[in-house]
Amino acid sequence: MKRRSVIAGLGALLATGCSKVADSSAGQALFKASNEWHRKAQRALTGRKAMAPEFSRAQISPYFRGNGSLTVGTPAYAAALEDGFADWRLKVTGLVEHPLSLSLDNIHRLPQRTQITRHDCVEGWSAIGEWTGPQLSLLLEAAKLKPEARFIVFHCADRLRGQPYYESIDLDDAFHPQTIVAHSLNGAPLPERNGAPLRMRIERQLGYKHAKYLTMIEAVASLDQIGGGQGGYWEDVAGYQWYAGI
Ligand SMILES: Nc1nc2c(c(=O)[nH]1)N[C@H]1C(S)=C(S)[C@@H](COP(=O)(O)O)O[C@H]1N2
Ligand SMILES: [Mo]
Repeated sequence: MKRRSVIAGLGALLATGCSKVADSSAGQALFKASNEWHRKAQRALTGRKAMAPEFSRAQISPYFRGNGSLTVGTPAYAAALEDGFADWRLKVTGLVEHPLSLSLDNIHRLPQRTQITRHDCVEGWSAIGEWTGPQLSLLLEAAKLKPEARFIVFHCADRLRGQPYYESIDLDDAFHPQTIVAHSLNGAPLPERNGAPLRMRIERQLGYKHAKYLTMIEAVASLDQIGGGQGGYWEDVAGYQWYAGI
């Protein structure tokens, strides 16, 4: 990855930051013009743009358990963990104008979001944690999606029972403000069990959507050719719902 393309990407990121503000104030004007306050309130509570609840520091779970893969489990991963993931790269690829390959340092230099949210696993447990990282929207704006892009696929370094773990979401969730590429949990670098060095937080979705050990973010037009074609590991192997909105 050439340094120049990272910089070009980040330049694009700043440029699109402005248009986003413009969009949202235009949106807000329309919103205010509407007299249908019931509908508005309802939408704010349940729409795809609604925010997941956020919690206070006092509510953080004392221990955030790991689930599924608790490590990538390869010698290369053990070595990477040992040296602070200096050579780890997160690629942003597929249907984008400017493919990116970001180091952890690049990720840390982006504007950051910190959020204290509750993780809900379908296996029947929850935990509250404080997550930090750049919004996925920043990376996607830097890479600039092609118009055909409809889904974002998250590729992971681990395999679970021999199959690569992966997940995917639509653009509503991809551009949701609480969808972040997290590098920290409770103010410290992600523990190995929780997906070091990078994992997704997609706060309007159930736990299995939050891909850990993230290596590549791919924009695609269709999920048919990815993995088993159902859009995620658990969707392929156990028929879990692809849309796991909460
Ligand atoms: N790469 C990868 N991501 C994954 C999994 C996994 O096994 N591998 N398990 C998923 C499931 S089912 C849950 S509940 C959460 C668990 O996150 P945690 O280990 O931080 O508790 O990660 C999700 N993301
Ligand atoms: Mo889960």
